[in-house]
Amino acid sequence: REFEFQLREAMVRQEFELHFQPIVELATFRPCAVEALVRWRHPERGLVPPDKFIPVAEEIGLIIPLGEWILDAACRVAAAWPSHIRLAVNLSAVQFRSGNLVEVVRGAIAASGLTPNRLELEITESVLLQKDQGTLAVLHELAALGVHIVLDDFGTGYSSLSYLQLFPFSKIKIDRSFVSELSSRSDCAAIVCTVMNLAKALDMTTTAEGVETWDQVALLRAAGCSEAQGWLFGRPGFASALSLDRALGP
Ligand code: G
Ligand code: G
Ligand code: MN
Ligand code: NA
Repeated sequence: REFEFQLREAMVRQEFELHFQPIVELATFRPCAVEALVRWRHPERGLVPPDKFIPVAEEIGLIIPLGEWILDAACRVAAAWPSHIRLAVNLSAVQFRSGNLVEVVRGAIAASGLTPNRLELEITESVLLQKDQGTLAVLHELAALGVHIVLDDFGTGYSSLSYLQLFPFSKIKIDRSFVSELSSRSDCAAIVCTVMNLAKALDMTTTAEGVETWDQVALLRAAGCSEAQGWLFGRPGFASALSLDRALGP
């Protein structure tokens, strides 16, 4: 396919770029982390979002070199941030089957000089669907490096509670589909509160995704959510546009 060819070429031509979105601590509204989000700067189509090309990159195996580049580039950028700011990087399930993910993460940390406990690796339930010993072993090896493992998009997909038992996650990110209707639907509020309580009981912190209003912030704080990410606090943008040294509160 033409698209696949262009995607392979994009890797050679270095057409991928990283955008960054701040995550704030809900107690203080101070930035505490930043998520790296990849985009493809296509010569004709403009900026292509990841949901348009990551699935194809996974299919053709390009996610392996691309994922390695993302980790490396993101860690280098983050090494220059204030040392209390963590970096969150998304991992694909395909990277877990590559055989050398632990080496790639170790290499990115070493090359950038980033302290391992400043790195959060976000995985989705699709990684854990491969409920084999290999995946679990890799997760434990990654945790042994000192990085944090975060369960992303929680509440979508299969959301088996056994995933929370399978591995000691540092943090749960609750999907923005629950956050977006937090103010208008009592069932979403109930789900969010339940997830927050569950996380607290399991000694995990929580990030709410897709936060767009102060109404949502008030409800999330009341529910005991630790951190928030969304357009209210900053859209994904260039690293140079991040303001990490002041509270982003009202
Ligand atoms: O940036 P945006 O919110 O459009 O990202 C959409 C989805 O693409 C997110 O759910 C995220 O998981 C995924 N994504 C973004 N950046 C990366 C990346 O660097 N690697 C992987 N594997 N997925 C990413
Ligand atoms: O799939 P994932 O959960 O990683 O989703 C990340 C995507 O959500 C990114 O494409 C990002 O641009 C988008 N996003 C980030 N913050 C917000 C927000 O506050 N509202 C909405 N609608 N989308 C957001
Ligand atoms: Mn994510
Ligand atoms: Na997410």
